[in-house]
Amino acid sequence: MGRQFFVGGNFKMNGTIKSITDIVHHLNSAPLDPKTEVVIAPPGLFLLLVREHLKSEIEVCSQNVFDKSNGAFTGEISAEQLNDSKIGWALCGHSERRAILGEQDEFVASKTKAALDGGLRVIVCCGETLEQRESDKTIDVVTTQLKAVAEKTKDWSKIVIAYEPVWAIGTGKVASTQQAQEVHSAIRKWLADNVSKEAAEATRIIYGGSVSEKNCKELAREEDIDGFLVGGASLKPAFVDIINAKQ
Ligand code: G2H
Repeated sequence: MGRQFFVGGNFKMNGTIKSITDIVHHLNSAPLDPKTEVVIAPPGLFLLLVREHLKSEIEVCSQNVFDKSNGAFTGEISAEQLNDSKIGWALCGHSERRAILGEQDEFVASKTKAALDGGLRVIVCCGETLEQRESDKTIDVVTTQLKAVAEKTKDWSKIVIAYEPVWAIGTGKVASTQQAQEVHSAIRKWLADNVSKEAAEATRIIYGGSVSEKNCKELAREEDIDGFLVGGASLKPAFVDIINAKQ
């Protein structure tokens, strides 16, 4: 069976009650490809608001999760709390958290495991910087990031991998379809060699980094690109065109 196309919207630290409610209403009434799985990640403050008003076919995702289930961890949210609030997904390892908040591979992997153990599904992000790409380290960097996760969890059935080259994030510089396909195919091979053939066949590998309504159709035609993680464009009405990229 083919992999279901997956589109995530990562709002990052953007939006107000009004603007996010408008996006929710737009998504509720827009014609969305029923074959695409759609998940949106508003800022933590708005998770419950979004879950309350968004139609049930669309899942809600936390932009972060902690690696403990409860306790004295000021400012953090656990997988159990998210699950209890009907928030079914968490993002782990986004490059902004790696770069700005210093999250290391080991911590990302630990959060991923905690999220899975707490009943969530996880979008695990990986990707190289421009310097790493230029020194030919892309595949090494990405597989090292994923290896940390593989060391903590054998079950990849609730994981979606987002390949997001750091140099393409929010810059308007999208990776070429060939650059993206090349890395996606290398990730799939890595899964086959290091996790299992089944995981390689079934795991969605989505692309993120300046995806727009203009470039999504071409990217979506590539064999190993199973969808997108969309930042800036997920705040705009054109997000619907990206959800419908396969049509
Ligand atoms: C990459 C992406 C969403 P943008 O971070 O995760 O953001 O589409 O704005 O480059």
